Amino acid sequence: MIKMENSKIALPIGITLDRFIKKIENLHTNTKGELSQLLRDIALASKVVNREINKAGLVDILGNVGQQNSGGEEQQKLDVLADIRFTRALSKGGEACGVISEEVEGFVDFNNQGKYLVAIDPLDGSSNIDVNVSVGTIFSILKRITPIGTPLTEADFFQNGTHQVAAGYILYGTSTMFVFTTGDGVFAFTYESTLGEYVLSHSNMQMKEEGAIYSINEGLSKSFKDQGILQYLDYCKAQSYSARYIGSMVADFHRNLMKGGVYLYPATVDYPNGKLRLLYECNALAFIAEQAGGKATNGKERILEIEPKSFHQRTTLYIGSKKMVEQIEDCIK
Ligand code: P6P
Repeated sequence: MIKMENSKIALPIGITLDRFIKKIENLHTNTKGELSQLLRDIALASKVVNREINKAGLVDILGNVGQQNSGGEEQQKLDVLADIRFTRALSKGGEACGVISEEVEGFVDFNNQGKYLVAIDPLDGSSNIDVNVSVGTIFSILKRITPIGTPLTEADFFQNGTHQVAAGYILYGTSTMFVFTTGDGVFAFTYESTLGEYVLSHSNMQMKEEGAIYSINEGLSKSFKDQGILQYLDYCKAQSYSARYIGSMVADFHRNLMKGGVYLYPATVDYPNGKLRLLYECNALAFIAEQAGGKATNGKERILEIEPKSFHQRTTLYIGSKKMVEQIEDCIK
């Protein structure tokens, strides 16, 4: 039974992800279940990645493979494994016609009849793997704009974030959680390993308008290009806010979603346009933040309205509780 409470979905806590997806499918007219199946394919791949992360300490899949990804960052073995798992699941599932990934230079065209595109960071925060700190997968789903059956083009992927049909993340933490939105609110599912199922644990999640936690790498303060950020950090300290920075954005974002707070990655000398990737990190989390009543900006414009011009485009990012993000924008002005 689905009650539409102020245009949100109300389904019983404990319902499995599969049943939840099936139920919300009926909410959207003229869908033949392709998006539902795509979400299931992503969830299934995440269960395999979760298993590999959990045994990383036992099996020799730790440490770098000695290659670098598209951004010149050292690829950890689990990064590569996660990319293979998600890409294979998407290709076999048939609902996605193409994918871009942090681990791959360009886009992959599956040459099928699928109508959805996926932008994915298979394992964000992977530098934390060796020290047993939470890591995450981030995904964003778009509809292709060129005709089905023709070769994919860059234009299919270069749609701004307002065109996302769904977005989410998997947090491999003390528990593994699958959090996503299709535009009808934010829902979190906790993995119950004895069942091998994700079960609904948080429904219609809302981010506090104001929090008391700020997440930023203050060690980079001397290289921030915008002095307004230092002014905001002084404000946080004057308010005795808590500084929490995990080094895995998904984990910082999720805590801020649950408790209120803000995550900041400003422009620095090393990253003059910001470090985080627009297409497969920031757009997805910005969609979730806004669906939960929060805000996401690059300091001047809404993340979801930034026009993509390259697959691995970076952006500055201020995301979280609405009033906190607005205060940062005021400091930057
Ligand atoms: P820094 C991980 O590499 C990541 O993309 C985010 O998950 C994390 O918040 C940030 O970069 C950490 O970057 O420069 O503070 O080490």
